[in-house]
Amino acid sequence: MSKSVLITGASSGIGAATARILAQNGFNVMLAARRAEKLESLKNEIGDSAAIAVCDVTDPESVKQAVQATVDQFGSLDVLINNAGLGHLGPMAETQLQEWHHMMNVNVNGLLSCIHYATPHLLEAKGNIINIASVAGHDVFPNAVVYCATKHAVLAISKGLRLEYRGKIKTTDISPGAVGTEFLDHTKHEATSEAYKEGAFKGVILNPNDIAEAILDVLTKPDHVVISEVIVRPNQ
Ligand code: NJP
Repeated sequence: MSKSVLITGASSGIGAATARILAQNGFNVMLAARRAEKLESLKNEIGDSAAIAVCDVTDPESVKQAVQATVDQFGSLDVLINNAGLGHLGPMAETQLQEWHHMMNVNVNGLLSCIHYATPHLLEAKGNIINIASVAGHDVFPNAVVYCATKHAVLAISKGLRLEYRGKIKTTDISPGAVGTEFLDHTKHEATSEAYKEGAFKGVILNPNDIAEAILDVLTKPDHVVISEVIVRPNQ
């Protein structure tokens, strides 16, 4: 039977690319995000192996419904991909408290809600959790301090999951470097946005498919193998 995957943040970027590649490789995919029209169009492109759950990860009830919708639609939940996330980049002195809280709410609290509601199903399936972290979880960069804090938290949560669910749920962090997506659209601080494009986006930049392929690789390992951490960087 095909495995079923709940992908948060599936309306664009890494999440959408992952949905396409997993569906092409025999997985059923539940596409979760807030922008219904984008999810609809991706579902139409993928076909019967996709379904949609309009979901705001900051609302636990909405996450609970997305998890249940996956089980109702496909009969199981085998894989949770915690991909929904964003960065409001800029110096601490020039970014807003509301933006810091928003990043924490989506990148950390949203991920925790997904883990909370998905875990009983993942235990039953002996499934996988894939957390999309970042190179910003492995280091701290100026003008991205709170974003880095959220991704450090993601890595800590993953480490804890590996300890507590060892042999029961496989947990993997995927930490990308710069990827060409809508990620920078949330950054209002122009100097930071420009510097990011100049620096990170100048030479080689990753394509969302590069991350999706790393995810497929993790999910197609034999039962006795778990890939716990992956860092994917542009080769520059
Ligand atoms: O960015 P983007 P990426 N509830 O903006 C969704 C990490 N990362 O693909 O709700 C539910 O195209 C949003 O959907 P919508 C990054 O931190 C990236 O690059 O419809 N979903 C959209 O589908 C993040 O964890 C880079 O607006 C919510 C998706 O999140 C992951 O990669 C580098 C939501 C974001 O797609 C995917 O981001 C790196 C909510 N409340 C790590 N809020 C990079 N691109 O350079 C947002 O190290 N979403």
